[in-house]
Amino acid sequence: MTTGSRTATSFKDDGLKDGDEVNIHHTDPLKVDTDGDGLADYEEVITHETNPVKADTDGDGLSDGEEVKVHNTNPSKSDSDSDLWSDPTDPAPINPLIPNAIIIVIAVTVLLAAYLQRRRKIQFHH
Ligand SMILES: [Ca+2]
Ligand SMILES: [Ca+2]
Ligand SMILES: [Ca+2]
Ligand SMILES: [Ca+2]
Repeated sequence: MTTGSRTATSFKDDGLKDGDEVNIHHTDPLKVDTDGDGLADYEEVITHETNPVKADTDGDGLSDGEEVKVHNTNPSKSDSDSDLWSDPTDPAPINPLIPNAIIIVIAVTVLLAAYLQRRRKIQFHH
């Protein structure tokens, strides 16, 4: 069992009542961050409404703390911008146009290039 200096005082200042932590949230009253995902129990329960005993609430592979503090994504949704790319695979997880719009532009460009090349060949043979 680890006994750090943080755990000694945390039950006083994590913002949740010890009784609520045990009975309602099932978190550890001696820890500020029960699941160790980088978000304090209080932030999870009150601010973000995420699961305080699960490091990755939406199961997308990014911990709740990473989503909120690093990627700015929704910790309760595996695909924050609903563009069908899950947060860890999405190059712009809070911009629904990326990468789908880029893929469409590339696809159209390739098809157009192929079409123009074919037309040029046909003209050449005439
Ligand atoms: Ca946490
Ligand atoms: Ca997550
Ligand atoms: Ca997410
Ligand atoms: Ca996405």
